[in-house]
Amino acid sequence: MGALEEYLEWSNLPVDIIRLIRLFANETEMLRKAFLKNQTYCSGRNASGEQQAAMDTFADKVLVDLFSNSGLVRELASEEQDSLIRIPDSSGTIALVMDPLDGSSLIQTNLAVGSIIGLYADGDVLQKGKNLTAALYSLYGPMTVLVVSGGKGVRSFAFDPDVGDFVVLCQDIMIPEGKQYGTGGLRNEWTPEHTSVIRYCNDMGFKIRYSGSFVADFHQILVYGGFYGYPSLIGRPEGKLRLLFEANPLGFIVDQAGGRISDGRRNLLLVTPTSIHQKTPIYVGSTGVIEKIEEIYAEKRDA
Ligand code: AFP
Repeated sequence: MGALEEYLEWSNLPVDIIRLIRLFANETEMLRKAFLKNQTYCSGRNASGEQQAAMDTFADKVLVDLFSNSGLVRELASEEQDSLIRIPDSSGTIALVMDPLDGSSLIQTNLAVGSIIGLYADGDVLQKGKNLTAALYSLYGPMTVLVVSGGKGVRSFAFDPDVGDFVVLCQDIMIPEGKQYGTGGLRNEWTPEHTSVIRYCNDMGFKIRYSGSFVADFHQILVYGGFYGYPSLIGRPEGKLRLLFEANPLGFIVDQAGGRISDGRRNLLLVTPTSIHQKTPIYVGSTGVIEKIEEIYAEKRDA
């Protein structure tokens, strides 16, 4: 039995969630190969007004078809779809949220990008991140990496082309207290709170690491510690990242790895979404540094 199968068996996850994780894992090598023929950007824009890459629409079509034809998913929300997809004749109860391809502006530069998926065993997609049953992401870098949490820690796998299956990369990821950070947003749009956060990082000797692919930057923080931030900006208080598709699944994973996700004031996993494309400011990373960021925000508010 392969390492991913062993993990899924050990996880105690509901059988339909296991089936969906398996279905997605089986698609990753095909998605990876598709980058070669999908290097262009389209004239179309997604629901957040961002330019779509050919690979965005390709990955979206593949995964929407895969999940909606699985017979396991009742409701599906994708970052690349304007509206919620309901599958009333499905025999399953799962609500699935996904960013089929995160970091698409990096496709032409061959930097790492990936797919993010969150799975709720039942109910709808507008649930708190803490209610997720499982979350996972793939990362297409020098290796195809799969990071999975079913609520019992976090395990990472790498695809071994010689074996044709995933092997364990890290058995039980715990995020360390590191000193790396990456921040989105133009400097002249930073709020006083965010400016103070960055000043703190500079004073403490943090190193900058930011690629423009949330899933890749997140993975780096998960391994080395520190934080990734896309904050509230002047003129854009909601920031840029999406609560359902990006913040919640990766927030669930970091929480399982002993880290935290916050908007600077509160734990994002406790926020009930009101719309599928809702955006939120994000700070995600090591517990100590996220607590410090919340402290800085509270000091500024009380000043
Ligand atoms: P998509 O590729 O899914 O549209 O996501 C891109 C993204 O939301 C996130 O992955 C990046 O961290 C962020 O945007 C980069 O934004 P900037 O280009 O403003 O730095």
